[in-house]
Amino acid sequence: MEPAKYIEIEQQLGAHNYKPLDVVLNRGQGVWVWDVADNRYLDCLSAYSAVNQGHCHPKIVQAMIDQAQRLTLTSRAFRNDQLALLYRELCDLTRSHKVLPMNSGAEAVETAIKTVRKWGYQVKGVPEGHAEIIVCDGNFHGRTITIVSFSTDEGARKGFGPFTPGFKVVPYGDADALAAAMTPHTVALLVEPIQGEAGVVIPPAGYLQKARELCTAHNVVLILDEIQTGLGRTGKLLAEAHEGIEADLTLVGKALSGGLYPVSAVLSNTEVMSVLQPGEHGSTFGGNPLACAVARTALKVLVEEGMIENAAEMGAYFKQGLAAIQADTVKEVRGRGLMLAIEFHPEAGGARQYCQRLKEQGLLCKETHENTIRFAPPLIITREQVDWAIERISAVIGAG
Ligand code: IF1
Repeated sequence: MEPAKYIEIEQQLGAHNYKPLDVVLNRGQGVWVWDVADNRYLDCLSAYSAVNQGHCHPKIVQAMIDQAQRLTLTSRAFRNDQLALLYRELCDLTRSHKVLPMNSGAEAVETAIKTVRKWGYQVKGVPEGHAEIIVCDGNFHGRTITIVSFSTDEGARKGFGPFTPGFKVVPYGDADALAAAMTPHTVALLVEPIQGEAGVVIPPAGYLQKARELCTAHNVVLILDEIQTGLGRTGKLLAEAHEGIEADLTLVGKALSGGLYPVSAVLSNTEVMSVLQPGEHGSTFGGNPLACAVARTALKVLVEEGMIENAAEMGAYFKQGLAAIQADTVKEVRGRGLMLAIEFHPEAGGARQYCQRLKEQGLLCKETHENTIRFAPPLIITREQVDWAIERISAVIGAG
């Protein structure tokens, strides 16, 4: 079938909740993907950092096949022989005490919100119904009603009310504003170590440390959303390590499965998670053996194949290459590890035109908001592949 035909059918029969680039992919391997006309592209989005391990990693694929042939779903009404092993491996790797497995990132966020509210009432002594959670301006944590309730992006919220109460928004990166927002009813701070959707926004040095101190001082649970920043993306297993802090609850998803399957988890460092009792939370698919087997292998290859170190090294190299591009249209190059971005001046006419042209050059990336392009290739990218990418980016952006 012609590419245009797929697009036409999608337009006709699908909800229009996305505006994808017009490229119809049907195959992927490592950092590369191919379209239905067999054109090859370097993937610089990695499915929003879900395929950190590269497309169709052979060991993860094999683990999935093996498990799919044995047992896929038991529900949590019964136990399975993969869950305990995932728990142990995740806890060892992240030095966590407890795990609660879910599927999507948004579900992990919802799980954390329920957990800290209950903790607030039961342990902290907040009067029932009065728990407050502090979040940051420019946040992105998912798309459920509760999560968009505290979004500051009009497009994410408009038309979806009434909204869930109990959230207070503070400016991102402003420790004084955070301190001022805390009250005896504050149960948690929910924050991204680096804001992804906002355009790869890195908070001022020391901000997360200050946030950690404030949370400890006020008996507030620090929830770090590492769904995008986690699992090697920024050159460390978790982005919190750049600041030398530890969250009380850490949210992971996306690359937890290497992109084969939706798997997310809430990792707990404290007794917070102990407030959840049987029947109070769960999910049909959460913690299923197929998800666990895939996640176990996704974590294993991430570590064993040196992907985290490679992200640090290639990230620095890629960033250097981006920074060396001479173009009046570029306002800033920023990022950490392989979570990189170029922001253009508003007069440049928007970032999407460059994504279109890069696609024609064989490189896939995506704009975020009007003026920023994110570059986030799989963590297995080589020096030669970075050179290849920079050559094309330079040709397209330098020419603009
Ligand atoms: C889409 C962005 C990336 C996330 C953080 C939770 C979730 C996400 C920090 C929810 C999801 C997504 C979803 C994707 C676009 C994407 C995104 F541009 F919106 F910001 F990655 F950069 N916390 N991020 O980044 O996870 O429920 O989707 O599994 O199409 O909406 P989910």
